[in-house]
Amino acid sequence: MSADELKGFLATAVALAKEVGPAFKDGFWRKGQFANADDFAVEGKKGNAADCVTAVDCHIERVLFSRLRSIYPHHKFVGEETTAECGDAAITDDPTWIVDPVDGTNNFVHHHHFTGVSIGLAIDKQPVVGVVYLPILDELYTGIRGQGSFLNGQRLPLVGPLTTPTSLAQCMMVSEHGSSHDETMHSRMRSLTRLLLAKEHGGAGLESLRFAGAATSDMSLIAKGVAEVHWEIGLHAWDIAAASVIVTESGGAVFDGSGWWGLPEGEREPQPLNIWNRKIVSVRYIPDLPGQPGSGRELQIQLAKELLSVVEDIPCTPDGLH
Ligand code: LIP
Repeated sequence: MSADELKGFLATAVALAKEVGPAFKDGFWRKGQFANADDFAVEGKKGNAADCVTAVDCHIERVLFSRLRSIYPHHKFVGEETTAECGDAAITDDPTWIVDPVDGTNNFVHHHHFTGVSIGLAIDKQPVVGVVYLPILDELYTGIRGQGSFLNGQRLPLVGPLTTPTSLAQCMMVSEHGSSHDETMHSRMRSLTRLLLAKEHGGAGLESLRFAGAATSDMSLIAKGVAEVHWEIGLHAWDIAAASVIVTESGGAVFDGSGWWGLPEGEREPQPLNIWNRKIVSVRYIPDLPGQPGSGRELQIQLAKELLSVVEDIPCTPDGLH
């Protein structure tokens, strides 16, 4: 795929994200076409109130897919709501649009501003184009593999000059507890506790922890350079496909998030992210500064290792294998 073809895909995704912006805002403020509470109607998927869907999610996904299908009839499509309804995601090497119409639906229903539209394109199963649009914050993040990432046209990362964190003790981390409030919550909470506990109490001594409520918002903080590390288990390809391009193109790094806690000691390396595997670690851009103990890339790997060595691996079925 040429650089110009990828630019064309990005232009389409940006135009579509902007097109659905007004419906997103109407839904968020319950006005216009979503003024009527009955039209809005929140449902918990499979009876789980924390994993909810609204009329806005379904409307936006329908609009995005019908436009994309008419422009790219030979491409494949994976969307949060369609997949939840049909029960499976078609994962092939073909160009595949991966869409979350409202990422952070729980935030959305509570009028919490960290919520947005996520449109990613994967080719050969690798994300190459990403658009994350947070309409309430008026933030449009874009990225193309090999061509950089931007927030409202300004190159990422935004925050600078960035410091060099050499351990989790200097990191703000973003994470989510996820919407499956099942028995795996014990493992998630034990992992977070272990991360936060001071070193003298046997923990990793993480400096601070934040929950934005949506993977796209978490990852936009990493791409901006606001937060240093991000870890989540149990999310889906539509939560991270677009944002992973935006993070890596900001100079950040993404890895598989399977934890190593409790496994036999040994030399381990963070593995590349597989967006369908539902486990992620992201680390923000770290500059190469004179006198620091390693290159920016080496320090990103070091932080990912430190994190993975104290979190547990929580089993979840990869996307496409339901
Ligand atoms: C959400 C993700 C979040 C995760 C939630 C849910 P949704 O997406 O952004 O990271 O913790 O369980 O998957 O369902 O709001 O689009």
